[in-house]
Amino acid sequence: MALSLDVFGREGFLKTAKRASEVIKRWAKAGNPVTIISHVDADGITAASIMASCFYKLEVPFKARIVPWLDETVVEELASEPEGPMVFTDIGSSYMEILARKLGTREVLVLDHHPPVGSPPPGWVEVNPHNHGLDGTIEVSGAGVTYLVARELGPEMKELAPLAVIGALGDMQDRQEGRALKGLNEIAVKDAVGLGLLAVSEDLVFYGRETRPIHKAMAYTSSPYIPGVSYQEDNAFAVLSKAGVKVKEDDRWRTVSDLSDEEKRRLLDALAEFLASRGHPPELVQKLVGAVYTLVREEPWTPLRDAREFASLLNACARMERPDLGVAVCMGDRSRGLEEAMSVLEEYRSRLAKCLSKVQKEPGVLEERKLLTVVHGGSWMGDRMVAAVASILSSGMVGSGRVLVVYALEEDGQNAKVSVRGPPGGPDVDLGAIMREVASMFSGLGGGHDVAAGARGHRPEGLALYRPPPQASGGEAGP
Ligand SMILES: [Mn+2]
Repeated sequence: MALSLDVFGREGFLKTAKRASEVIKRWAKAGNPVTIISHVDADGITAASIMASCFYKLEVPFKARIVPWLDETVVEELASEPEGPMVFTDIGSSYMEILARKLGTREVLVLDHHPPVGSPPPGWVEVNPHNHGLDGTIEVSGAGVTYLVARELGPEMKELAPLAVIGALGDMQDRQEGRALKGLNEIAVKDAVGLGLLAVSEDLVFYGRETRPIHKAMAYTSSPYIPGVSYQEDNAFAVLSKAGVKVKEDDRWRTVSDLSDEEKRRLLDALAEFLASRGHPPELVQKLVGAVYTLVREEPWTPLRDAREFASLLNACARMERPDLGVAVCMGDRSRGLEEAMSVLEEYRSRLAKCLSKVQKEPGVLEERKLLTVVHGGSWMGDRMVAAVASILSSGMVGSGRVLVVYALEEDGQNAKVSVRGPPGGPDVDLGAIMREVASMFSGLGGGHDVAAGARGHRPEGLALYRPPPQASGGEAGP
């Protein structure tokens, strides 16, 4: 490929997005069914839903597959499907070699933000911020890339902008100061605000800040995870009373948005104190202030009103292997699909709460090393919860400087799944590259971003299911 200056930066990216949209227009004219392949997380679900909504509006038949990764088996399955165009969203760039080898003769679009490995075969269009010198971990998510392609298809696609906002928040692209989406993500934010679908305000980022009693809003919040408060209403209540914040006004529950600035300050102070008393970094409270994204057309009291909470609902669907429900909700199902998704969320929350309490309470499960924090998840955690536990624990690990490693065994006991997270300010390493390399040593596949990555592969010979803590003298006696 001849490199020229115009491929760099936003303009270059948007040019490529336009090229991809032209391919889609061509497909729409031909009318052949298109297969969408997307990644199983909130960002991947929103990306697939944006693409699916486009095809729906263009009256192009489509089907969607949501996959956790692409390996020989998955790609061979795709290759065995009837000839037809394929679009990969939020996945694909890291698997270019295998995709080119198995699907090279097809018409393919790859709309992704993961660091590319290899380049696409001639005729394919890959839209990826990394190819234009833009950082795919904060500039734009998979849903955002897909939205920026969709937007070129016509102005009616702009109503899909809220999905791009939800996807970016699901991928935690709001890590910067002020918890605001920046870069290319801002295009979707502006479009959604312009259409009156989204309101952005500055506040405490607790879920349901306009609709829930404050202690509930605190306990429901999982991005960031607040150790001891997320999932624990009683502790949230205790923090509020310590802060001297009234939870009721007459008979009505007050909400976060009812609090005065003074009350908010007292609440954060009390929360910082609470965290410190339990050995957690009090700086975490800084992540609780910032941009709040409210989907103003959604019903209050549902998990869809707050865009971060919407993303959590989708993540739960993904982790519980019901991404189909997530797609249904993203595409507008507010009856059966939403009801089912909400019961999946309930079950997910209770499983996660059990895993987290085991990590925090059972000796030996969490091991602090010099540069690493290791969570020995064994088989009780199950491979589904690994990434969830990793994301949640890492969001509470501000300033530790350690890389978090969480692993568990798959149900068959033969494969292990590993998730790693680099906390901000941690060692400057590319975790995606490390996981790719390590997984290949165990006939597995790995990859991801430099700050969040994962792998699965055969369980190494001799890897203990559960490692007892080293015997320390003076430790607690017990069974
Ligand atoms: Mn993503």
